[in-house]
Amino acid sequence: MKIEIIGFPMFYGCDRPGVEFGPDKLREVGLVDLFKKNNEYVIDRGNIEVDQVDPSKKYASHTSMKYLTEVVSGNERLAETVQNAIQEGNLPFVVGGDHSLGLGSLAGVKSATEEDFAVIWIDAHADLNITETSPSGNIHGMPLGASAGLGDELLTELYVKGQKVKPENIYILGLRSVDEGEEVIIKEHGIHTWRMTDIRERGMEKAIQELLHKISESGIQHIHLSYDIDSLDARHVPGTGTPVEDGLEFEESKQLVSSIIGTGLVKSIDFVEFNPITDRNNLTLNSSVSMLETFSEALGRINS
Ligand code: B3U
Ligand code: MN
Ligand code: MN
Repeated sequence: MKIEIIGFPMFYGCDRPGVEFGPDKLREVGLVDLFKKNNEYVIDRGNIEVDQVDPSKKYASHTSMKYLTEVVSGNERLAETVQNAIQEGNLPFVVGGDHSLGLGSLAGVKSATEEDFAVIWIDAHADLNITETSPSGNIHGMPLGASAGLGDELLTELYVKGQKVKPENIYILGLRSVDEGEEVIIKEHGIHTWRMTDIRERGMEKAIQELLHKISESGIQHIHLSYDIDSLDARHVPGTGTPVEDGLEFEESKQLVSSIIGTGLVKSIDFVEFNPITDRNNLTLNSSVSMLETFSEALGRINS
């Protein structure tokens, strides 16, 4: 399987400049070679075009979703690129940018995949907000909800009409900052979660066993893995929009990612929220590279 690296240089979904430099900063330190070390076929598709707008116009297209027009247009382009990659039998590896790119990724997966697929979301946050529950108006807090068909049509109808993923096929791990409205959505729609409290109580090994068991029971053959680096403990990732304490340690995160990829069912991946501008002493850069090495090695093992 060829790995297609796709950059999505956008900060409009988190409303905090800096993450748009993530893909190029990671290329600068050898992103492509890092994948080539363990995988025979790697191509860099470059960056998706993002329409530019002045921050004073962030509410120009909607009163409670910032930069709506630009987030949607960029994600439509991303969806098409992801769809094409999957249809060619390749694995799209989308590098952000903020997590609003989940909208485009999942729309692309949905268009390319006839059968139901699962989404594994590794994140400190649930990203399930709709306009009524969002405390910030930042669209990076909404992509999973919208992809499940919840909330405003302006997001749920992106690229392909309607729900992209069924709520029962959504699995979130690493949670520790969930808004009230998101808690209601998790309960109402039966979304599977492993919070940090669960992981601390029962251990990562057990969480992985439970996760893989549920996926295997579902019969799903395509997993989309969406990795937000803020799932790592705050001290490892000062350069991300919202670092949250009591998060994953490297060993846990690596074990989780390796096991998920080890199923051989992961056909598309996001890697998001690295902000080189707010980083301190390259800590987040090094954390990102260290995690990317794990992705590369795990993909190499199933690819060979
Ligand atoms: N849940 C909050 C905060 C947040 C979501 N994603 C990140 N932060 N990185 C919101 O604004 O929706
Ligand atoms: Mn996120
Ligand atoms: Mn997050």
